[in-house]
Amino acid sequence: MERRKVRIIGVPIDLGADRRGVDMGPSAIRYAGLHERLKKLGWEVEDVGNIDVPIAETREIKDPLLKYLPEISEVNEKLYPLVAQAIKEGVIPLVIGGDHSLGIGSLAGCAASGKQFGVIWFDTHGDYNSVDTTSSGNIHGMPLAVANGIGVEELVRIGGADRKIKEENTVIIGARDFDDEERDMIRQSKITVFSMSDIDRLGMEVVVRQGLEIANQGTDGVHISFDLDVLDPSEAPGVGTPVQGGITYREAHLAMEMVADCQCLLSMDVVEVNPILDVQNKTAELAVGLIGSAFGQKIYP
Ligand code: NNH
Ligand code: MN
Ligand code: MN
Ligand code: MN
Repeated sequence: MERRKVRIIGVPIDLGADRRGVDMGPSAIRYAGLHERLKKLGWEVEDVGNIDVPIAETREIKDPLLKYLPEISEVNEKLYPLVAQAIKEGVIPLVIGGDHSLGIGSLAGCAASGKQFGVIWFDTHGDYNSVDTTSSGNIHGMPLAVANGIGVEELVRIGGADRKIKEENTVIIGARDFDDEERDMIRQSKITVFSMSDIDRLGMEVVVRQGLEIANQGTDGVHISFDLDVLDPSEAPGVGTPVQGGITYREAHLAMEMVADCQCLLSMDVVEVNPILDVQNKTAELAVGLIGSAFGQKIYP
């Protein structure tokens, strides 16, 4: 049997968020043993290193409602062809961040691969803001909207076609902090949201089963975008925007184990690990563990 291949792409970007430090996420995740973990699971691992990302201090914020727009566009213009190329080769791109603004390039890459993608967005936040709804001006709060064709042209046009994914095949899991107008926009869309309260009521198993069904309906497979802040801050202290009441360690692992079981994973992002705010690399180690589960690690095989 041919060995399955994963290609690691580091995106050390912190221009999309206010709290600095996520630019060190890729190092922390590699340092926490990412390669060894994947190799042990039988994957052929290739690491293309990090994309060049401008340093915040060398640039100026030109538009406070779209902070570092030219720089973030530039980074995502570099990212999307790498993601597309991997998928075309039958290799799984694993994009490690970095803040969630890299989701713009990832999803553009998924679309440019020619395959049809469902998306599961594990996040406290909806990341569905635009320049008209954002109160922070941080582009990491916008990638899911951009992928749905909502946002400024510089971002929406990255990778070609306007709309990168189908709302009908898009699922947010773990949500507990939407901005008001952002929530209205999501309500008007066909995106499915499983909030923390849905997880409490239904249980993670049912939520992920339904989420995977929605994401796989009529698509070639799924892209998982995993924002570590979906976990409770007691499990993942090293994130820039912690919010109480997140998913547990086991809920997160169960979700990733179910992703592995469905054999539908085509592409994955792991974002928002902030080593400056972390406690002895706990959040980066958690990220590596969750990647392990998504790539087939079992407690009792
Ligand atoms: N919704 C807020 C904003 O747009 C917070 C976004 N922060 C995130 N997103 N970490 O995942 O600024
Ligand atoms: Mn996010
Ligand atoms: Mn988030
Ligand atoms: Mn918020």
